[in-house]
Amino acid sequence: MLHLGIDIGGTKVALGIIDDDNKLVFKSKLMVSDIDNIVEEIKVHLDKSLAENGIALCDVATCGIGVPGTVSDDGRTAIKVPNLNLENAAFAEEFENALGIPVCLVQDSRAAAYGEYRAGNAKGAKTLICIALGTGIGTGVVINGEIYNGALGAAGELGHVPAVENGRPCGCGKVGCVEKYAAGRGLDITAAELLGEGKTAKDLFAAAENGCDKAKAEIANAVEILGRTIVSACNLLSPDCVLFTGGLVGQKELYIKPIIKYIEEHVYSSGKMPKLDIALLDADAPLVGAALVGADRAKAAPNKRQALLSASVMCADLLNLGNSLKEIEEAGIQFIHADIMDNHFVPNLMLPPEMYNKMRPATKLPFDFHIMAENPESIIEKLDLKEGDIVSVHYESTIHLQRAITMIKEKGAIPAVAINPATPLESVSEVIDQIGMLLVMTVNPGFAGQKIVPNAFEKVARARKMLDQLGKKDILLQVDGNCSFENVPKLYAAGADVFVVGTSSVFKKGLTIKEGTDKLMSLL
Ligand code: S6P
Ligand code: MG
Repeated sequence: MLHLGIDIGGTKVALGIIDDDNKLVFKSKLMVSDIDNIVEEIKVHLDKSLAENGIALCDVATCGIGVPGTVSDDGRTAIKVPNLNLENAAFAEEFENALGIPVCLVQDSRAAAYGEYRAGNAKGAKTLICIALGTGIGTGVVINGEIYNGALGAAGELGHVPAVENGRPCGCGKVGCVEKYAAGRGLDITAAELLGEGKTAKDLFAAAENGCDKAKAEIANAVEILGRTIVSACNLLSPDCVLFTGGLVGQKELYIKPIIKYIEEHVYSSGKMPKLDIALLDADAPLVGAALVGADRAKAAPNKRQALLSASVMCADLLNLGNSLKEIEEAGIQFIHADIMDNHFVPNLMLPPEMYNKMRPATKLPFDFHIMAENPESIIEKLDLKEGDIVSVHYESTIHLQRAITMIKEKGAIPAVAINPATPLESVSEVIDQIGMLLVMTVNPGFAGQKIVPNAFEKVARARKMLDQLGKKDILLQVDGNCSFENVPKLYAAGADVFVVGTSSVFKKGLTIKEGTDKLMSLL
């Protein structure tokens, strides 16, 4: 399974894909030309990059986005991101609509910390403080595997600790903040004051290297300001790892090493010292961390939907059907999927109602009928239905869909509507209040053993969104066709609940029904 990470800077965006070993499969960068069109521009760039790297979007299960600003705890809302003109924006949802996969937002410095914690230089640590020294100071804290946001959401704002009374004005509205002295922009100001207009932090370090005592003293002052702040954070949290990342890490001898020395000399010690070092993932940390946050969030999503399986009888061993039905039940599968084809609506002929009626005594499981036939009403009449059964009628198969739904209800079963890959989701809108399941076909109906259609994942995501927006969380969302070990987790992530399992998984050659079922469920 692959996971997308996006790191949004001002106008620069880095994106990358990580695999199950948290390794970057590829990364790429883009410059955003119109910030108000950022979602679309990222989508276009992503499609291009995926194609260049031979990856299909449907192979990417989740997305995490690092943003330079405040994000709600649930990762859905960009509360305040000045660079992107965002205030209380449902930014995760915008991306979900564009990408068709679950998206989670995370503040970029917290994403970087999480990247280092899981896949970088803090692997194995319990508590990490990761300090990004760039233009300003961004701090991410990870405690026992969880990013720490703080009850008010502003944990880690070390750059805005007051350092100098009546000092330099800061973008946060206060004066004398640490980052105005000890990060890139602050050191630029110091350089300009000391060495003349236009001079930058780089010149300040160069001057110190060339023996300028005043430059050395200014750097020592910045080291002390930052060192003192980090010692306070260490004394509060007692981390076992403190890492430095960001542009200033390049000044290892003149800046990072002295800061580390200051911390070692001043931190309260219980006998053990934290690991003090430079981050490993460097500029990739925010996007790796964001991808990991996206993946973890999707896994631990609250209200995790229960995945239900419906075993397709037409894929079972028809010469040994009684045993197969027993095995299906014993494997823990929830429904028997009963396909009915008429060789008119679909170019194939498959089991008649009477045969399914005769199978009923062989299993206690409810039947999930899938009628792929013209005049489905005449088939409904012939079905021996029980409470708990579901009957799907194709939207395309009858001009009297509502009548068919009523017939199913009157026979005590749950009515459902199936739609072909080319049929718009909106087709079901007039009957949505009357159905218990929506079946989105992920192949063109008629045959087992087909390949999933290209728009399947994105369409399922739209179907989930449509049902959620209508408040129809109780309507099951079924998918039928090529529900393989590879596709089911992605279809589940996109929002499907019920999976019709056939030759691609539970009836796969070489596996027993139980083995196929266990393998599938272990992937969800
Ligand atoms: C086919 C039918 C399906 C198949 C099922 C086969 O149109 O509606 O229910 O039985 O899709 O699964 P697989 O894994 O062979 O694609
Ligand atoms: Mg079917």
